[in-house]
Amino acid sequence: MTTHPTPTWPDEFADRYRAAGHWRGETFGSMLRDRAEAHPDRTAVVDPAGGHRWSYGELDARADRLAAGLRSRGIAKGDRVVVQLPNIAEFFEVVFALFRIGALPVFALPAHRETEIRYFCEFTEAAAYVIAGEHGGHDYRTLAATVRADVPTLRHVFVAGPDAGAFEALSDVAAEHPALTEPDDGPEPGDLAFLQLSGGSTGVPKLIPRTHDDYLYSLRGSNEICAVDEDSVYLCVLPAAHNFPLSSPGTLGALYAGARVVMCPQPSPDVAFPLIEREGVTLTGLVPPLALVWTEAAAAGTPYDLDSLDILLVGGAKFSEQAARRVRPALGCALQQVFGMAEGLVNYTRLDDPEETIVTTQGRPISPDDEIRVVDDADEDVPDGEPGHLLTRGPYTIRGYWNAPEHNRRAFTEDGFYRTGDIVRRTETGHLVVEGRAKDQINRGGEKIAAEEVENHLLAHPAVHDANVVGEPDPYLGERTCAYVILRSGAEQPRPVAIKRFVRDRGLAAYKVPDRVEFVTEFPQTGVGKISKKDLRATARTDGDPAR
Ligand code: J2J
Repeated sequence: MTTHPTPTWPDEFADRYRAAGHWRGETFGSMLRDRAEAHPDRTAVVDPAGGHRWSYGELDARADRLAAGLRSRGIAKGDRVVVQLPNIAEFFEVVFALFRIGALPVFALPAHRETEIRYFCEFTEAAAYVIAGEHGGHDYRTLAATVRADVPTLRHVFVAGPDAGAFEALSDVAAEHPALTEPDDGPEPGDLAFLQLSGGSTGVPKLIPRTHDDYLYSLRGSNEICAVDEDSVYLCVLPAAHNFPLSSPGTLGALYAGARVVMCPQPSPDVAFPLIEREGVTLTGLVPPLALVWTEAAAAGTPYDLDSLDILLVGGAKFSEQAARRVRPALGCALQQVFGMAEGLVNYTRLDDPEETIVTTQGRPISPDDEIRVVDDADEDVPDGEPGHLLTRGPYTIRGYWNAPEHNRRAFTEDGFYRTGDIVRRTETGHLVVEGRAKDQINRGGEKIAAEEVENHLLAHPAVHDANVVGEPDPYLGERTCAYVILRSGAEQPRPVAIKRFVRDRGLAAYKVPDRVEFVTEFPQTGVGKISKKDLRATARTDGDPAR
């Protein structure tokens, strides 16, 4: 692999962000150490599934021991380690151990399968892959065995929990070593802390390089906006590795504040509501479809006491005004809309915003130094109130993807603004309203699907001549995926379900499998002879039955 230097902030910007006090020279390792020294006995992480309740002192000590063990296995500063863990306490033990060494977690989601994992391991030349043996009915050890056989750089597979099978248990890695105290070559605050995944609009996901300094700033800013302090209790409902539950303000924000994190093993009200009561949860974050389910469950009456819940954050996809209005009456808590992205920029409605602003906008940026431009197709600014492409630059927004120089030329302006691919309108108060999307992506209830990625898999089917994947409205998810397929001449028409199975069997996360497959003989064209996805979307069905 040819590696390219990670694009970063020019010195004048870095100096400004430091002078403004945004970047404070902390690392994740030093942050956890400080909290553990200040309040070793306070609870940091509760994991009901694993029966763990770790104090700050214990989490810190565990991270140290695991860091020492990982080092003894040859994991070193700068190494990439693909981490694919469900919502369990070990998630934090692993990522803080890696942060201490300066090795970079690559945050995979539990839903990812062989195709995605192999790509992350190959592309990042990962040295190790961390899994939970079996989870949610899936055996990650089988997946790991296949990927390890194919990727020569992958020297280790570590398994959290019991039943490591042919691999090494994390507990063994940690056990035999004295704690790593002060690593002499640990990371600097300006170094990369991890690689986050982009929702993506291209054939393969892009990797997002975040630094200690920049991410910690976004946590501090988020904590202030969401009033997170040491008495807060954050319930992690969404997959822990996703940027929203990780940082907005998320689990890492909660740990930064010295608060308590509760790992929710499943997002349904049946599981989450009793945990809210038992742990006195004060805030959590949900994608819109889950927020709808919770609102309905609470409105229908629940035996559980949800009084402790102060704030529900909703983001990841557009939350309708109608649904937003129902949150407070049903759940008895404040709503904060959050419009964020793993590349950086995060917007929140403020707790003291008027109700109208909270239910009709997706918030405004964290930082006074977040620069926002709303532009037309020629990159000219449009007046406030008019929709345009959102471009942004700032103290926690990346200046380029990891090892993707060509894509970076398209995804960033010459002066370093990130082209978000979102169409927004800015109100007089500086709040943003998400109006749509210019990127070729489907947002399926917060899960992002790059059309091109799915199209490439469809094209591998022997009967498929051409394929186009677009989003169509769905009453619950907001959008679902429809694949329009042209068959090869003479090919017998397969059943739609066979096409779906074909995509799934190629080892793709289930959420990327098209909800609906439609066979057509041609695609609508634009005036210049390109395929018009806009017209395809316009032909999409809106009657709510994807079962075709
Ligand atoms: C409409 N679209 C939204 C919203 C994200 C906090 C919250 C979410 C994410 C996230 C995140 C939206 N209304 N409220 O990282 O820290 C769409 C936009 C955006 C893309 C980013 C966080 N909130 N979106 O969703 O990297 O299209 O991050 O560009 O997964 O989700 O997706 P992702």
